[in-house]
Parts: sequence; C-alpha cells; structure tokens
Amino acid sequence: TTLLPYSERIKLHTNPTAKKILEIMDRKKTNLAVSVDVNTASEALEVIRRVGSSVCMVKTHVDIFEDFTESFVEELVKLSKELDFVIFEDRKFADIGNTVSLQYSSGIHKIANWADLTNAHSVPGPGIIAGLSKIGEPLGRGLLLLAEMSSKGSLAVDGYTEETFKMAQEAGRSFVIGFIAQNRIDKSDLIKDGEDYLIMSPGVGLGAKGDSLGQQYRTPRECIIDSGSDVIIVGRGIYGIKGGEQAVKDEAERYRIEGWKAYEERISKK
Ligand code: UP6
Repeated sequence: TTLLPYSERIKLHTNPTAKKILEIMDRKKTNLAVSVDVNTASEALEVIRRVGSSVCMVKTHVDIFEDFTESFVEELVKLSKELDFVIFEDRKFADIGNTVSLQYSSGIHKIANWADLTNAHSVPGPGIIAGLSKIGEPLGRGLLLLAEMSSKGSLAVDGYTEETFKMAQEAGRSFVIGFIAQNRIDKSDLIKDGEDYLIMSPGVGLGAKGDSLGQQYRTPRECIIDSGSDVIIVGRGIYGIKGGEQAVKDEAERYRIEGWKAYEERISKK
C-alpha cells in the first residue's frame, strides 16, 4: 500500500487513532512527527506551540519531565485539538501483560487517559498486546510494535522483526495499527488483502549522521522513498536547532516540506 495516498488508506483501518492519523496527514500535508525530548513539561509545551501546525503527531517521553503534572496533560490535549495533531507517548512497554496494563493505566502518568498512541516491544510475546489492548482499545487508542530500531547494534533484526510482524498480524488491527521500524517490514508476500499498517521511523536528520550513543540518522527521502516509511520522527534535528523560537518553527516546516515532497514522489510512481 505504499503507493497509495494516505487518504485512500483511511478506509483500510477500523482503529479510530489510525484513521485520525491518516486524516490529519492528508489534511495538513504532513508526515512529520516531532519528538519533544526536553527536560521539562513547560519547555515541551513551548516547542509544541512552535511546531504543532507542521506535524501530524507529537511524540513524548513524559518520564523525562521533572515537572510532569495533570495540567501539562490538559494543555497538551488542548493544543492537540487546536493545532490538529495526535499524541504519541513513546513508552516502549516491555513487560508481561498484567504489568503493562497497570503501567499504561495507572501511576503518575496514566498514559491511556491522554495518549492516542503508544508502543511496545514484542519481546514478552503476545500477552503484552492483550494487556495493553484491554485498557486502550475501549478508549479508541492505538499501539505500535517495535519491529526494528534506529540504533547501532540493535537486536531487533531478521527473525525478530519477522516474528514481530506476525505477532501483530495475529493480534488483528483493532488495536495494533503499525510499527516502529526502519523498513517496510509488512512485505507484500506476508500482508493480506485489505491489510494496511503504519510504519513510523525515528532516526531522521538532515544534518548529523548520528550521535555519540549509537543513534543513526537517515534523511526524510531515504526513509520515505527508499524504505517506504509513512511517518518520519524527528527529535533533536528540530527542537535542538540553534537560533531561538523562529528557528525551531522554520526547521519543523523544512522537515515537513522535505517529507511531503518525498511522499508525493513516492505515490506518483504508481
Ligand atoms: N527512538 C529512536 N529509535 C528507535 C525508537 N525510538 O530514536 O528505534 C526515539 C528516541 C527519541 C527519538 O527515544 O525519542 O525517537 C529520536 O530522537 P532524535 O531525533 O533526537 O535522535
């Protein structure tokens, strides 16, 4: 389905979050997600106000914030409505079903209450999907499985990636809507008629090729055209840009335009 426009893939999904993501992408002409990995919730909100109109999704790691409160969540949800984006908490759950259902619904963060989308490692087996879906599916939330990672030396390759795809396929698409991956892992010989998955790729940058801790960057074009990703996820490349408020806003627009041009080129190959 990589050659289909996002708008034509909406009907291939039943999950409300998957539909919403594709609708926003089509409406705002953006396949950009910004990852706001800053130290405080207040800084994160400032970044979001600057980049919100350029993105389909804002990705958070709320366990990084020193000042997480319920009012952060209220403001984030308000901005998501005003600026029209989906909220993705990059929690990377990785435990047995019972534990993850508690981690997802409870604690300080109560992720299921406000995050449209979250993600999980497949390493514990299908119980992790069952545990999370018990909480998230009735709320219309979506889940991505991590099938590959952007970091050097990742063990999520080959058989692990293939088994992760199969695990998602067996769970059905009412809750699992896609993958964090570096490639189009839903290969044509595996995918069934009418099935569609969203592939979201972190490790995207127009400048540096990596960092000192194993991160590896590819350009938006490499992700979208060469690898067939649907959504590019950019963190430091956008919020870390020097030059103040306007520079962050401009950089988000630059990535949006790059990502959208690549997508238009991809679908024109039909
Ligand atoms: N992330 C990756 N690679 C993965 C999965 N997730 O980088 O395979 C997340 C990181 C970070 C963001 O946790 O929040 O994507 C990338 O940030 P960066 O653009 O600043 O490197």
